[in-house]
Amino acid sequence: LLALLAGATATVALALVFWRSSDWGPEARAPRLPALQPEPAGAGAGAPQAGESAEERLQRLRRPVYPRPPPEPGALGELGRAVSLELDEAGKKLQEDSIQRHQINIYLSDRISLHRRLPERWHPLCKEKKYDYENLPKTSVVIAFYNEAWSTLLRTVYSVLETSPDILLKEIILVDDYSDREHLKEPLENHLSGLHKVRLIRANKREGLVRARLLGASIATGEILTFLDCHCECHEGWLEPLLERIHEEESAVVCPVIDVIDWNTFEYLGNSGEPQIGGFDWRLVFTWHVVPEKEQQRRSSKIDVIRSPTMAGGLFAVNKKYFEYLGSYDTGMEVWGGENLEFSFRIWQCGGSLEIHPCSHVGHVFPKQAPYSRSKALANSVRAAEVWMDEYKEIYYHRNMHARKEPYGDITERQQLRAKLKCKDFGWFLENVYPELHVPEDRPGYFGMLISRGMEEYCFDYNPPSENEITGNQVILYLCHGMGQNQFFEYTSRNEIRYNTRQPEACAAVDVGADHLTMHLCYKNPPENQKFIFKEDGSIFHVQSKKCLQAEPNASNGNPAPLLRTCTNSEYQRWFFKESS
Ligand code: UD2
Ligand code: MN
Repeated sequence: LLALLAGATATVALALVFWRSSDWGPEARAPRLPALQPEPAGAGAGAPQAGESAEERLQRLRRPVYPRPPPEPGALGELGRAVSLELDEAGKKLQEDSIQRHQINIYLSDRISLHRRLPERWHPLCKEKKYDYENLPKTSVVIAFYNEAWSTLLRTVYSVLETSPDILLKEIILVDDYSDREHLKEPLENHLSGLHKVRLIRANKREGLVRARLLGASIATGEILTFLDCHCECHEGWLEPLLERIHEEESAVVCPVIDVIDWNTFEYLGNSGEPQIGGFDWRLVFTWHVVPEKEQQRRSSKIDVIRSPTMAGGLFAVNKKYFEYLGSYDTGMEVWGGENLEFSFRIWQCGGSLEIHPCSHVGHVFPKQAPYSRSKALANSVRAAEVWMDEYKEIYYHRNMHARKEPYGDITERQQLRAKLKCKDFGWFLENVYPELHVPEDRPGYFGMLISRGMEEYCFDYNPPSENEITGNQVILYLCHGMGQNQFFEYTSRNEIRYNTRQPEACAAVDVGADHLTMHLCYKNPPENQKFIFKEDGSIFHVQSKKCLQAEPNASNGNPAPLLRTCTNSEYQRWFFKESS
């Protein structure tokens, strides 16, 4: 860990540390605070009782750091139920203000118990699992926060304390990433100092989540590091599966299933069905997708770990020594974004494995929208691409105009790390870890904006129905914006017009009897209605209908669109690709 420490403390200064626990040795910069409250009654694994039955023993070993207090009568949001408050105008205003400020309905969160129970949302077999508590490695839970609201932050802390077996939890380390809100200053210190096993440290400048987490890791005493976001709620039994798996396989980095907590109702939306795994698209945006057939076959049980090409980023457990061996994090990454894909690539390419354990569930509040600026994400992603993606980084650059020009700082140290660890190349990763991801060909002259000679300011444009749905809408022509995204297409050697910035990819198709283009999912072997021949003369010939694509100025609700017409020599039937720049 010392290498990690050196890296982290060189860039990060420690402003304040306090904790309260009997078994930690003195630490140079950390004043020990007096105990403010007695030990929680009934907490801890305790000593074995004479004549204890196997069941009693298990109950004892499972005992959390703190027992959960029973709910008040009529408590809101119990068992993860959705809440909608009946409010007068003044109340509504306060609620709206809290959403404005946090992008989470904190007005509601403040009215839900910090100790609320969650519904049972894991696979029924998970409940049957028995753990060898005394031999599992212990963990430090590291939670970095920046300007988080009181109730979401504290609910995270209590949730960890009230679900984690005392015998497995070394400590919770909260890292304040230079927040500027009053409630996170003295009031937070006062509150936490009464809690067993909770430590708070503060960065003395804004470090961003990567260095903030490393700062926490640098003082962690547990054998395992478990990272959480600061607006989580842990499901019963969330910790044991993570620790057990790492105990069994030291180079496994293990994520819980991330259940959604609704930002507006605080409903806990987990389910016991098959979790999804992580991927990415060629803009380097993280995506979720179903477990591929091959991985299903590899697993012998529904509650076996699931290999995942990437992680969402916030929630995972890793052996501390292995984390250090792998090069912890890229400390050149600022604020937010990119570190999750970077770490995922690195884990796989350097010999580890990234897995999701179906028995470990943790809820996470996904905010309405980003609550703080995330403009550094681009440079972070570029660092990841430059260090890990080899020639495949070009596919990314083609789909993100700004990426190629983004200054990304010095990556020498990360490249040296890659060489030192003799990590595999990105082609290996794509072929072996993420074969489901289609790799664009990007042949020169056949990708980018697709433009007709007759209307050169207009580009092929496709707006998918929603974030999660890609198929069904019509392809139109829209003023070229040069930003890629909805105006990025690729013509492939298999005669498809692919919309392949996002995952899953879509292919232009002509429905029976129609004269316009609709986006459908692509196939391994393109069907006839998805085949187009892009000819030397610039015409695009649709094989099935034997017609040509023509730019029609008034085709779709006043928008121009490409439509199928009898082939002619018209400029409106001559097309060319242009790379955005
Ligand atoms: C997701 C991850 C998040 C992180 C991010 C990519 C999940 C559930 N969440 O976005 O952990 O990997 O993708 O970077 O997988 N924070 C700081 N300092 C900062 C910014 C953030 O300490 O400058 C803290 C923040 O308070 C939170 C954590 O880092 O505890 C992650 O930030 P987020 O919750 O805003 O990210 P999220 O969930 O949108
Ligand atoms: Mn988060």
